[in-house]
Amino acid sequence: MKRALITGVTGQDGSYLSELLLEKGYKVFGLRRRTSTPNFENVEHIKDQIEWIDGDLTDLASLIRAVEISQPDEVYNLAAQSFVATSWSQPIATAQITALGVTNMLEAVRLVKPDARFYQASSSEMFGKVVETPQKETTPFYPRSPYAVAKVYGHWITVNYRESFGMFACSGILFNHESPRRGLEFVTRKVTDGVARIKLGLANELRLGNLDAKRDWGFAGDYVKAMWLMLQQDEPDDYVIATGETHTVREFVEIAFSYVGLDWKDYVVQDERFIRPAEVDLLLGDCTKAKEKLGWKQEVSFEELVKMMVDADIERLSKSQSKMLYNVT
Ligand code: NAP
Ligand code: G4F
Repeated sequence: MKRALITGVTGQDGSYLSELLLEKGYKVFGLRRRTSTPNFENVEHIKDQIEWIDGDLTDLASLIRAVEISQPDEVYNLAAQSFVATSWSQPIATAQITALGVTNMLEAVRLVKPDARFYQASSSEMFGKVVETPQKETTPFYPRSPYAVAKVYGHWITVNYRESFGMFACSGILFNHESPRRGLEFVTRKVTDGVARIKLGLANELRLGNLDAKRDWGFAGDYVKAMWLMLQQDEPDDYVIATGETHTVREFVEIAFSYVGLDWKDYVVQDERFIRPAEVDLLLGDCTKAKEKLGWKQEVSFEELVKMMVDADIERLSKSQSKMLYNVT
């Protein structure tokens, strides 16, 4: 039985990756930071199958302990302060978790279990103000936020540990990937949650920022398969994972509203508060290398993704509405 240690296991990707590894027969260890109110929403259904270890990416001692306990064959470092907008209001915490946290995790592995295979969750945000389109593994980085700067550090320290210590360390440069488990502050989920609220009569407007930004959006469930594939290769390497299609935020909004028979123009209000100090205008990935070497391919299309997320939010909010009615009557 293979053993995997996952950081960020309560997040969107951590939950899908845990499911995948459990299906493959892995023993899954999840690093979880202490919170005053436990948040197992994404992993509630598999909570009892995961071995939980307390720890924090900013605390090296806790990571050493986690590697000692789990003795992993594979380590997936998914934990991060992952919301770009927050990285301007909390730049230092972002650097400590999203940048230095990677070195902490790499050091823990190097000291305790140096033969473990290591996956680092790098990001298309590193391409930022893009210098070529589409973006691939060789495209230079031009980060546009404290988050992206931190991810560039995390990327290069992973490459450096591979080259310095011969560790099997891979960096997955993943373009935006979404799902019904996406955090509510990210634009896709904010839109599908907003559409569901409006459709159910719980809200009458949706306030958004820049509708012109373009992203290469895929389904998170497809993307975690690529993470696993990277660690099954003969040699460690870095890979771009993307759909090769780009869409504006406006297109996402249009599809989500029209799917429930509404015209987005009647409800969407542009709000300066959601405009960023520096924007990433366009992301479009070229994942030829992943297709050829990993045999990875996307399964869920852009339209299917939007509809899946709208359906899930309508179902979730309808259930909580009927629960409230039940409690009142
Ligand atoms: P997410 O839903 O925001 O999950 C982040 C996870 O990190 C959560 O489990 C969170 O725990 C944990 N975490 C945060 N700070 C921590 C700390 N100090 N110590 C330990 N754990 C901590 O993110 P995601 O969308 O699943 O993304 C997973 C990774 O891929 C992240 O590194 C992200 O930056 C990167 N990435 C994501 C995308 C994307 O489109 N989703 C694209 C490229 C790269 P709590 O539950 O306690 O908050
Ligand atoms: O959904 P977003 O917040 O995601 P963003 O900034 O692209 O970052 C996500 O993807 C990265 C991969 O490229 C990850 F590394 C990162 O961790 C995260 O998962 O914003 C997408 C776009 C931006 O251009 C933003 O300005 O949507 C635009 N937008 C317009 N109105 C909005 C809003 N974004 C948010 N969050 N909220 C709005 O109201």
